[in-house]
Amino acid sequence: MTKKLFDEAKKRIPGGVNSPVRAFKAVTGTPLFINKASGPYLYDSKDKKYLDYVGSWGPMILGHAHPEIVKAVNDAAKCGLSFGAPTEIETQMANKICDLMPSIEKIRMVNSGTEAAMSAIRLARGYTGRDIIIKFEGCYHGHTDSLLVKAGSGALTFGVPTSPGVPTDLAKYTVTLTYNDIHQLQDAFEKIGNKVAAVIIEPIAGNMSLVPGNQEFLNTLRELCNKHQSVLIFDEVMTGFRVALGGAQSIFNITPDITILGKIIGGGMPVGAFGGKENIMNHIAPDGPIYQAGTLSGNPVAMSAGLTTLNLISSEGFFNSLEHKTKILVDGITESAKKIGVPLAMNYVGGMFGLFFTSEKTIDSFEKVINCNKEHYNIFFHGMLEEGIYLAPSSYEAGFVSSSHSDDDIKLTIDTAEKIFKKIN
Ligand code: KE4
Repeated sequence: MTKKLFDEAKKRIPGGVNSPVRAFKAVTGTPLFINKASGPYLYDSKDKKYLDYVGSWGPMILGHAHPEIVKAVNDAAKCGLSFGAPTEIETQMANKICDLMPSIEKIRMVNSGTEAAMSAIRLARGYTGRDIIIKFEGCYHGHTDSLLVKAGSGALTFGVPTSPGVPTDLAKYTVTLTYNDIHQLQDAFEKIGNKVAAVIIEPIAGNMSLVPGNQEFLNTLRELCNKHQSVLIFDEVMTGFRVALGGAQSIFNITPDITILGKIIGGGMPVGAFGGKENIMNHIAPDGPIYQAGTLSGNPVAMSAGLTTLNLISSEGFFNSLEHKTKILVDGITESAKKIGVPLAMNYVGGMFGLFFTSEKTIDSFEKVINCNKEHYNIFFHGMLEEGIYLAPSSYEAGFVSSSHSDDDIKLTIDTAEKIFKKIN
């Protein structure tokens, strides 16, 4: 039945999906078609129940169909879906995010993380009058042209597009460096620092599965941006309100110039945002000359989902409880792998985790991630899926725990993992 649905979808939708990772290409097989979800559970087209650790790639930190979020959306929708005019809830949302992330003094809502990254890059280029952007291999910031670029032959040579359709003349303004490599970063700034408009980084990377930034590396990055007057952009689309209430920046105690957000701030609805220092944000139209706009930006229905989500996760002890749950899961799976003799390493921060089939003990670089055993991951993914546990259909994606995952759900996951590890060994 699922294959029939997928074949039908492929007739009108490229690859049968509206976002590539959903197609299961990395793990092979046919993707599930989901009919509904509640709490930590997904129900597919055959009404089979799955324990969900994808959580729509991060937004569902409170679990699916949270009654207060559904009510907020229903109540908002009854007043109209979109006006294309200012609404009070947009101000409430801006105030809430600025309160939770003090580095953000002003913020503009958009409709996706990609749009937030695209806008932040334009803002940094317009504000500095420079063109070069530095990014890091293994980080993903959405699909805007300037960021679909990998390192050229040498780290400081012109960037090379990672996708057809990205002009080589544009890619050359993007320099891609090695994540957590302090010396290469220092060398790059020594050579081109006065031409760098911005550096964009996931302070805790979630797109090479989970690889935390190194504190000294991030401190050095902040210092170099100060010295060369480059804009430091933290991509917290995934980590914002996921790893801690104040995001990764609160864990590292580093103040970026601009932060981009998404996922959780929409509570499952299409929302992104970019915000930061007032003296930079004031360059955005209509206050300033740097153009940025969006028909549905700050949509009141989406704001009602996002604001309700942020209010609920702001409750006392929410993140302590979430991280404790994640720790139990990670320690349990790690112990099971050790017991069965499967080489496995895991990272976790707050409500997100990474799973690596490798004998490496510390996973702190993109190189270590790409050298992991993908075949083992695929066996594990499909084995867990057959047992009703839904992990990310790619070894380069992180996993997400929600507050709705019960202790029994966590224990079931650990026990099932042990069963599946036996298939690998
Ligand atoms: P969106 O445009 O997909 O809302 O956000 C782009 C983005 C930006 N920055 C980070 C750190 C991100 O993780 C993302 C998107 N994350 C992927 C999963 N790794 C979304 C899943 C998908 O592409 O379908």
